[in-house]
Amino acid sequence: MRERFLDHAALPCIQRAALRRVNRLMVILVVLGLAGCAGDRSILDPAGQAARDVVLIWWVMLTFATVVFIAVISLWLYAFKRKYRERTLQQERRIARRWVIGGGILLPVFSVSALLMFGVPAGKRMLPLPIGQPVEVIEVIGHQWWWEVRYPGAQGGEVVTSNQLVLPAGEPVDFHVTSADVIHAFWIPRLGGKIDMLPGRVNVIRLEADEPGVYGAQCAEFCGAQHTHMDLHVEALEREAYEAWLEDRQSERLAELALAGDDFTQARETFASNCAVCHSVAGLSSATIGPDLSDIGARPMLGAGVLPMEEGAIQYWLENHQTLKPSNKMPSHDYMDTATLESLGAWLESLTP
Ligand code: HEC
Ligand SMILES: [Cu+2]
Repeated sequence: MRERFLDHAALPCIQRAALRRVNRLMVILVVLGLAGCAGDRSILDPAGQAARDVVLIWWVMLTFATVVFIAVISLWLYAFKRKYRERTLQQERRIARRWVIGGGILLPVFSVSALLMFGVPAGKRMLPLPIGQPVEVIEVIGHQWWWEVRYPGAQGGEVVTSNQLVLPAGEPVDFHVTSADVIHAFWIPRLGGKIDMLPGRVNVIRLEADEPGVYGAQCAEFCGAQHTHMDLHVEALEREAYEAWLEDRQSERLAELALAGDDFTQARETFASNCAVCHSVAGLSSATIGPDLSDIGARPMLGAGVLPMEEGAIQYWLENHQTLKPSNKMPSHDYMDTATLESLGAWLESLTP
């Protein structure tokens, strides 16, 4: 007779206390884990077909893995409990062969095939295959640490914005993603994905939002010091509202807006000599080292998520951006006086198409 390996009653007190601590830790981890199941970035709350497919695969895999886990643990416990039996070498070999063929070949072939049956159609849906209707194209370019978003197909000419992504709801959209510097990743968890943004290469992913609404997104590949502060505000609009949104951002309209108001003449000059090397504002400059600012006043946030947009927020950003988002790629402007920064902020906030 073999001795039993584990005997709870025989564990010294101190080990039982340690076990209790581990149990408590597990409960905390499970609660924390479940806290991630809701919210605007939860893959478990899909808002588009691609995301629903991914979640289905996830549930299938979790269920299957749980069954396998329970089966393996049960066999393991059974192996401890079972009485020792004498076997001939031949019998031993036969049993070993059964395990290799059943558990090592048949089971994996079955499970991988089952997974592929779910996985292949789901992956295919996210490919930019022809579907007999024109598909909206939106280009997204990752920068350290902000997002450039372009609409090359907009009627009346390309539209550019940053740190916000507006898409039409209820239709497929092809996202052409790339990077201007290091590797980033494009991921809107509730819509599906994700896909790498690689410098020198354009990757394409097709996603669809069922309903108009706001969806969270965040760079999903570590890209340097401020990776955590690289949020993307995603909003799906009805087709008509989407087209109106694009039309408001036609470059002539934006230029008109930027050049309006005599009060802002000084601010525009300051911008031209201090900021235009990096930023574009339609009608004034066309640099892409920093985010396009032509519609900045109408955007929901600043610094890719570090500040909500409200009155005075741009001045606050200009004064404090290196503390709010340390080592971001915009040089500090603390050599400029408060009045100048205030007028720059007021002018930029007036850029609301
Ligand atoms: C050397 C290039 C450079 C110069 C010069 C520069 N910026 Fe920036 N700016 C950037 C970069 C890069 C970012 C993005 C920082 C980030 O979020 O990581 C940025 C961000 C911003 C933002 C926030 C944009 C957003 O979408 O959240 C504003 C507003 C802004 N700059 C205004 C200005 C103004 C006004 C000036 C001139 C006084 C200026 N910048 C000068 C590079 C520059
Ligand atoms: Cu990143």
